[in-house]
Amino acid sequence: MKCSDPRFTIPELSYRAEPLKWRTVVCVPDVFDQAEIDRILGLVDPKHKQDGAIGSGDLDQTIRRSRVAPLVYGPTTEWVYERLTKTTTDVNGKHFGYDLLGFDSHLQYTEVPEGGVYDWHVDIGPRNYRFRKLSVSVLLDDGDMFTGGHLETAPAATFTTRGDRALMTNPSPGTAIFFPSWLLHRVTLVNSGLRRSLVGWCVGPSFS
Ligand SMILES: O=C(O)CCC(=O)C(=O)O
Repeated sequence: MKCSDPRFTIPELSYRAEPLKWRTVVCVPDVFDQAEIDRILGLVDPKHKQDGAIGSGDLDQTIRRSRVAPLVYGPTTEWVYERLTKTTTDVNGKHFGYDLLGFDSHLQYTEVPEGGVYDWHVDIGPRNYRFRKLSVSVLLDDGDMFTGGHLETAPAATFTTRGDRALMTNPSPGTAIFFPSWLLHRVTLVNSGLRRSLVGWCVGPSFS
């Protein structure tokens, strides 16, 4: 008996018009255009920038050397949330099928300077991190602006399509890269320049 047998359909998921095309990494180009990226960068409050902590809350610059700032939700940033929510809903419906409620906190602006890195980690963890299910990273800079600084996922990400793999390796600014929050990933050493991104985590009931 095939798994697509309707008797095995989970009612909550039955709204799907098509079966899930499950992927580990999904890349969506042009979620924001250059003018919108400039607007986003203008919304980041330099006073809110602080060193990025690792999961334990500690600052360990051998693992993570970056600066982060919340893109606080409000009237000026609402459009960024709406755009990303729309894209996330679409990607989740087609490729992940997670039960999601929304973003777990403010979206996070991240900058990794020359010599900066964010070593292998997962986004899901203890305490409130346990509700994270789907992570998204939007690159805000052109690849010409920095060298190194590649977002990489564990080699197990074999479900990535060839097109998605190319986009993840060499994303154009405004490309959103989605992956499950349990997937190991890292940002490799930035050899020169500054790499900026906008990161978000979608939460929902714990995996069961
Ligand atoms: O900046 C990125 O593209 C990803 C950052 C990251 O891995 C994280 O914040 O968990």
